[in-house]
Amino acid sequence: MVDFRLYAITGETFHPGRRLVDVMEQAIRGGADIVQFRDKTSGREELLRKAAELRELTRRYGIPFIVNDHVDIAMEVDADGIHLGQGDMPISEARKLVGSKIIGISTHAISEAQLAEAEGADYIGVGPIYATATKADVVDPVGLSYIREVAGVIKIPFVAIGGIKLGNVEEVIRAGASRVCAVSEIVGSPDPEAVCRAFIHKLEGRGGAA
Ligand code: TZP
Ligand code: MG
Repeated sequence: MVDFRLYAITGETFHPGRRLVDVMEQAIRGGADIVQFRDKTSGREELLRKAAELRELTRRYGIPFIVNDHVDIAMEVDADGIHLGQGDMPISEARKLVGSKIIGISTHAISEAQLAEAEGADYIGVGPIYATATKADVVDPVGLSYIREVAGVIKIPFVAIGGIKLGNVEEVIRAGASRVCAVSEIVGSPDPEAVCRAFIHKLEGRGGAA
């Protein structure tokens, strides 16, 4: 079973002038313990090159590496898993392609979460909790109540995502999330390592009064 606490997703537009692998290595050094390569703009060759670099990095640190959208790229670089959206291929189809690799899927409502669990997802994304500008086609924020709902009924690991910052993560944790995911707060920071360390601190319940 896959498990993790702090899920870091790539977002190169947030760190112009800094190398993708350097930024993600800093995140890992700070405590990010799973990495997803999410890239909506590069062509196949670029995707493959970046994915291969991130595969090498995550293998060096012994943490799971997930590829968003591109099952073929995930297979080619021997990623640990893939992440699907609701509009992507069904889990049953993905399972045939990736075998025992990790399959994660984004969910925005409890019906989607229950279906994902029944269909054999290894983990689900739960969000967007707050408004976010990171994802263009994102649905309206689902709010903290969705975390409470999922925490009550879903058995597989779930990770809260969408607009999560150091300034609001404590209420996300209090709502029942023990795993969180962030893009802009981590990779947009000049010090991703320090941000991740602070996230971990709060996830461990050592954040003090919010
Ligand atoms: N899926 C749901 S919200 C989101 C994704 C990929 C973007 C989260 O980015 P940020 O910058 O942490 O709000
Ligand atoms: Mg997708």
